[in-house]
Amino acid sequence: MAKGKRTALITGITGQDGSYLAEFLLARGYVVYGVIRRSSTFNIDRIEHLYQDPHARDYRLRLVYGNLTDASRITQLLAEIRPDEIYNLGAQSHVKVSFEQPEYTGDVDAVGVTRLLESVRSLGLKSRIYQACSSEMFGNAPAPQSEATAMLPRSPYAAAKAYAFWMCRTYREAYGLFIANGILFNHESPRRGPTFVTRKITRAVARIKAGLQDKLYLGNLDARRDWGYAPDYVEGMWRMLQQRQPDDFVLATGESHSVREFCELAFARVNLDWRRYVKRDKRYLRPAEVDHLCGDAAKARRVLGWKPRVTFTELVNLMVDADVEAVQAGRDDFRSEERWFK
Ligand code: NAP
Ligand code: G4F
Repeated sequence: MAKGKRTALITGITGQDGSYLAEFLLARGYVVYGVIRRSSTFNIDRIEHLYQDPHARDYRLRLVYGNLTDASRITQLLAEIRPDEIYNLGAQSHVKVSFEQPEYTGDVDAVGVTRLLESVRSLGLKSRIYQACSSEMFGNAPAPQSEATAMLPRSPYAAAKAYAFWMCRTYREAYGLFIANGILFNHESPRRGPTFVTRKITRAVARIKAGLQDKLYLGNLDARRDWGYAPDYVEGMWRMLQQRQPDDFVLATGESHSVREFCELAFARVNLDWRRYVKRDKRYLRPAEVDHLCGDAAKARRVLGWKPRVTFTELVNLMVDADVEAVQAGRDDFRSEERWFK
């Protein structure tokens, strides 16, 4: 462990949020331990640009193998690293996939959190913990949703996140652990996984504009989401762990838009009319849908001094621009998940 420097451990560092959070913490002088899963392909595209030579004097980004399904490894890592802050972002994070893999989603997203909490408790660590909860937990509770809104999960993913939320509350109250539940509404970026709807749309826009694709197949165009920009949200996670007392916070923009509106703006960015290209396909419908998420982040604004900086239109434009640039530069990687699973 490095002396004098704050130490953070991130599960899910290879994901969208983990990569931005690692950047954020490294810029603030933290030593960052990133937990990665062993796989036959080395899956670190989102953090490759942060690589540091292990022999360098200021070597502060350290990757370690681990998995939220593996309690003994989690305990071993925490015993060795004894981090000041733990950001638990690791998850099977796709709602539709959670209907196909409900048991696995529960193992990672729900019981995985219990494994982490039990390790911290049994080792007697003072680490501050951020738990990545989700607006999906609110299900169809009427918008706007805040920390006071009832949870009505409508997917195995949402149910698992709600279990995690309550376990974190339980460990906070029963054992006095410093645990903050972040109830984050959808946040996106050019690093968003390609099968989430925003990135699926912006990648298709870029490819259609370049003549590489002719149609985009989507499910429910009427669903409304509160879409923000991921780098704004990782700062909110950090702020939650800098408070005197642990608490639960909603992070959101307070504005919601439909999938249809996202399409309209994204295609308009490259002067195309979305109606010519977007087709409906039932395979992208979910067994149960969450119709309208729109967050009330007044508490985060008041207590954390947090507010989102990027507007909806700016978000759509920056995502389209990034995908257009990637296609033009030949960096459009269409052998990905999206091609096989769409
Ligand atoms: P993401 O891009 O899907 O990243 C998920 C991360 O979790 C990846 O690094 C993944 O590793 C890792 N992971 C998956 N299974 C794991 C396991 N068994 N053990 C350890 N790590 C595992 O998700 P994200 O968008 O960055 O979201 C981060 C967290 O916030 C997730 O918990 C998500 O559920 C939650 N959340 C996200 C949003 C949003 O709008 N983005 C909103 C609310 C809550 P691999 O790279 O190896 O797959
Ligand atoms: O982009 P999505 O898959 O995100 P969803 O389900 O809202 O979940 C994301 O946000 C949650 C926070 O609320 C996170 F907790 C979760 O980890 C994840 O990051 O779908 C958004 C909406 C849905 O209503 C979906 O039915 O878009 C609709 N949609 C319409 N056509 C589609 C598609 N979604 C996907 N993924 N693919 C489609 O073709």
